[in-house]
Amino acid sequence: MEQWELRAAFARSLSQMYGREVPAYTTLLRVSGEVNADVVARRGAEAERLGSIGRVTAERHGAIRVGTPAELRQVGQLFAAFGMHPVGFYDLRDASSSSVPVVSTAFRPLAADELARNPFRVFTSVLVTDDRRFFDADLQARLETFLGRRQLFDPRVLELAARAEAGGGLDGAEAEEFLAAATACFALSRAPIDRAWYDELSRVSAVAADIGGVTSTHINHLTPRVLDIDELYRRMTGLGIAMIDEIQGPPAWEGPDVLLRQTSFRALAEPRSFTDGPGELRVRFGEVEARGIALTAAGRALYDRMLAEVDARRASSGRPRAEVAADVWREHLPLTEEELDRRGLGAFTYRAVPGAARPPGADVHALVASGALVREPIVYEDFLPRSAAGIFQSNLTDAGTRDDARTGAARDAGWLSDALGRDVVDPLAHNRELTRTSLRALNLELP
Ligand code: OOG
Ligand code: NI
Repeated sequence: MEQWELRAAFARSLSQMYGREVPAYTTLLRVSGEVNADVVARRGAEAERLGSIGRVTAERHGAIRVGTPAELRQVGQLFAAFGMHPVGFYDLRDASSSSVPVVSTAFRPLAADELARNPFRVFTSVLVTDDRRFFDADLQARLETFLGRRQLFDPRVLELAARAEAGGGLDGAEAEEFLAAATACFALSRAPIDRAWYDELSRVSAVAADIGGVTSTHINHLTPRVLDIDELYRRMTGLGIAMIDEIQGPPAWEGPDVLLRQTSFRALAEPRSFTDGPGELRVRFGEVEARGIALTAAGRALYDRMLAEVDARRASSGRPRAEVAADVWREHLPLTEEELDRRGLGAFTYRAVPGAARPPGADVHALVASGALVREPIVYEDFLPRSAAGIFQSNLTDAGTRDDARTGAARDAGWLSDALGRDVVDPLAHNRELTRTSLRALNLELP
């Protein structure tokens, strides 16, 4: 099996396991499938502009959380087997008002053909145990000792992963063994949890307890992609499923869909065993997302300014976020893909139309307008720190405690690359290169 086949099989296998563990996920998949079929029936080919229905139907992202740089490095090795590379650095400590002491990256395929085959990605967070805003020196020491003793991935899984990475895949029996073992690494453990330890960490942060209060890791959620998230939200609510209050990210509006919109249903109580008897925990939830066009660095800076503008207007007016955001979007973002491109805000590639005449000297926009080139949007394949923080927080029953008078521990993409022993890719630079490469093939420059 080639890496992409392993990746597709891994995504399917995790999805089957998660569906058995969390039945509400199966409902979410069913409703997502219905919404997607309706959108394709209504909008036809236009609905597949940001990914074929085959890709979108199979598309999932997972979320996992680990405790130490050493564990993160092993995760990096495991995902490398599936052709999934670390992309982006997200600091959830600063993006959250509650206590979320983690930094994150996402492992995903990079090349367009790999994404088209199967875009499976996993949002991966690692605890920042030396951040004094959350952990004092004594708790840090005990937490690191606890984490240092556990083993999330057995050496055999990592050995098979290294072989799959080096050889571009695995043969029959080993592929099966690897897929089963890799999936099992993320199953919810039945090992009894030390209640006093879990509760002590919970007082600081529910996320810290979910990571460092247990001896294994697990899938926190698996997220299908929908083509109409507003409709999905209405249908899930109609089925009596308690969704979080809003859809995170850009608002619903009449212009182009950009970046990422996400929403989730509340974490469900799951039976877990504790050293002093049975109990339950609410940490895992269901999430769903809609993906739009990627933005350039300039577009992304505008997005961040628009978010700040929405916050400011809400503070003074108290109007619902979705309404205020739609106003702000109409004031700042163009209504068409063409304008998004002309203003340098959206990320696109271009290809020649076979047989079409190419007026000499025309720039890329003129060539698209003349019909000589086709402009194709680059799909946003990544995450948004503010939305991720919102997803984390909306599912915490308790905000935990943090002391913002203290100085946080420094973390950045360089730190993450060192911990992983692999370069963390900058998604903006990566997309710019995709645009450049497509232009170069046409003998054109970035305008
Ligand atoms: C990850 C939360 C972030 C997303 O889609 O933005 C996330 C977590 O809860 O571990 O999954
Ligand atoms: Ni997620």
